[in-house]
Amino acid sequence: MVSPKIEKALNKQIEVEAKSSQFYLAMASWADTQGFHGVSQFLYRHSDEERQHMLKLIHYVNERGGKAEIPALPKGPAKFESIQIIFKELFEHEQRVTQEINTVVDACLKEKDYTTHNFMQWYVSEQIEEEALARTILDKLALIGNDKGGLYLFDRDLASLTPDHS
Ligand code: OFO
Repeated sequence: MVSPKIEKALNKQIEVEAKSSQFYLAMASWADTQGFHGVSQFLYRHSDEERQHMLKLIHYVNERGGKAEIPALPKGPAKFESIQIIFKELFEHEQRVTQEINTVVDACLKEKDYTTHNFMQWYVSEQIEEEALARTILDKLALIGNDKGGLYLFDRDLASLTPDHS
């Protein structure tokens, strides 16, 4: 059974994952309309993955005797300045998500809920991978700079790059 405090913390995390999915979906759709099909495929997959993270939490809360809350979501941004800005925002977003996960882990320790603490370790590992991947992509973009040919190849590479480690 999850305590009310842990139930609240997990429900907040459900919202965080849902917002991540929504945010990346907006990025994917924008990239799609700009001709960056590889980038958009990558981001659509990333958005799906965040939805899976949300679902995993929903199932866990309900299985542990709590009640998962399905959050309302804000409208996604209609446009982004550039591919570089997208990945900068994605990286910053993931860093904030890591902080949120640490807050949940911290609450588990305070409540002595070692079962949920154990469950959350999957998210802790996932964040390490996601931050590392975003950092690698940003490094690549920094190397490419304004080179159009480089950006073309980058877009092609991203079509086969998968964010899914689950
Ligand atoms: Fe759910 O891992 Fe990114 O945000």
